[in-house]
Amino acid sequence: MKRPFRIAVTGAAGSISNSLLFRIASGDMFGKDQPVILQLIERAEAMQALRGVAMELEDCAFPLLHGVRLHDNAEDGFRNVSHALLVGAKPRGKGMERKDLLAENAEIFSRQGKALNDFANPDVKVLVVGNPANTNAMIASRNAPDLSPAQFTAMSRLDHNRAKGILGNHIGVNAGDLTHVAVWGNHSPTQYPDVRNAKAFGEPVMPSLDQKWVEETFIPRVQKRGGEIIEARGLSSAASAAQGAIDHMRDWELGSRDGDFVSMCVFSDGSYGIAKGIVYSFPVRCRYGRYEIVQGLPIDDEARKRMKATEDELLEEKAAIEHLLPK
Ligand code: NAX
Repeated sequence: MKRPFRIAVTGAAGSISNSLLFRIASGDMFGKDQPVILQLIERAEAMQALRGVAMELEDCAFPLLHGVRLHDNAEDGFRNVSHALLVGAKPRGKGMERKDLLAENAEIFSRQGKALNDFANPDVKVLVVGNPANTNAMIASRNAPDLSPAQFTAMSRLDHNRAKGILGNHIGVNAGDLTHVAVWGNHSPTQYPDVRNAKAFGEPVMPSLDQKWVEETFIPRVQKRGGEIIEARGLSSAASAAQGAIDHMRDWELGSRDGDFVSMCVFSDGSYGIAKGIVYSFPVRCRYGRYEIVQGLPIDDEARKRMKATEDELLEEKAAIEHLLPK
C-alpha cells in the first residue's frame, strides 16, 4: 500500500471545505489507491464547528482516510504536509476598503508562509484558494525563503472550468470534448478567459464563433460568474470551487491531459512579457509533479490589452502590500 499523503486544509469548517474534504477523502484528488491524512486548520472560534466536520468524515468510513487532525494554528497544522490548500481567508467586511482587505490577508498569509517554510515537507505543493488568491500566494512564498516560489500557486481552475462549461453549453459540446482554453491573469473580474486557441474534438472553434458573443457575452460572463452565483444562490460558489481545487492539485501531482493545457496561477518568469514577481494565471502543462508555462501561443493586440489590464491590477495589489513583505 502507498504511504499516506499528509494534506493540510485551512478554512476547513467553511463552505468550500464542506465539499472539498469529502472529495479528497474519497480519492478524487490523488486517486483511489492513495491514502490520505487530513490536517485541518481553523480559527479558534470555529473549532467546535470543525469537530462536527471531523465527525462527519468519520461517519463516511472512507477506506482511504487514514487520519484526521484538528488544529487551531498553522504551525502545528502544516507539520510534515506534502500538500497544503489554503482556503481560509479574511472576507471583505462592511465598509472595508480593498487595501484593508489586502493588509489583513497579508498578515494571515505571511504567518502561513513562515509556518510552511518551517514545518511542511521541503517539497510541499501549495494551492491558495482564499482571496485575493494570487496576491496571498505571492505573500506566502515571500515569507518562505527555504521553499521555491514554484511551490506556491493560486487557483484559476474554477475560472478555467467555468470558461469550458459556458463555451461548451453555447456550442452544444460537452466540456470534456473542449481543449486549449486558457485563463490569464488575476482571479478577479479583470481576468482574461481566452478561447482563441480552443478546440472541440480537435478542431478550432473560433471560425464558428460570433466574435461579438465572445467579446460582449462570454468574456464578461466568465469574469463575473462568481457574482452571478451569489445573486442566484445567496451564497458564493462552493462545490464548483472545490472541484477546481481537486482538478488543480490532481493535475499538478499526477499530470495534465496529453495534448491539452490547464490554467494555474503561478509566479511569472517573464513569459509573454508579464512582469516577474507576481502570481499570474497562465496556461500550463503538468508532468512528473511539475508544471511548465505553455510557450508560443499567438497573442494579438486585443489579447495583449486584456492580459496587460489584469497584470496591472496584480502589480497594484503587490504595491499596496509590498511594505509588509520581507525584503
Ligand atoms: P467561508 O467563509 O465559508 O469559510 C472560510 C473559513 O475560513 C471559515 O470557516 C473561517 O473560520 C476560516 N478562516 C478564516 N481565516 C482563517 C485562518 N487564518 N486560518 C484558518 N482558517 C481561517 O468561505 P468559503 O466560501 O469556503 O471561501 C473561502 C475562500 O475562498 C474565500 O476567501 C473566497 O473568497 C475564496 N474563493 C476563491 C475562489 C477561487 O477561485 N480562487 C473561488 C471561490 C471562493 O470565492
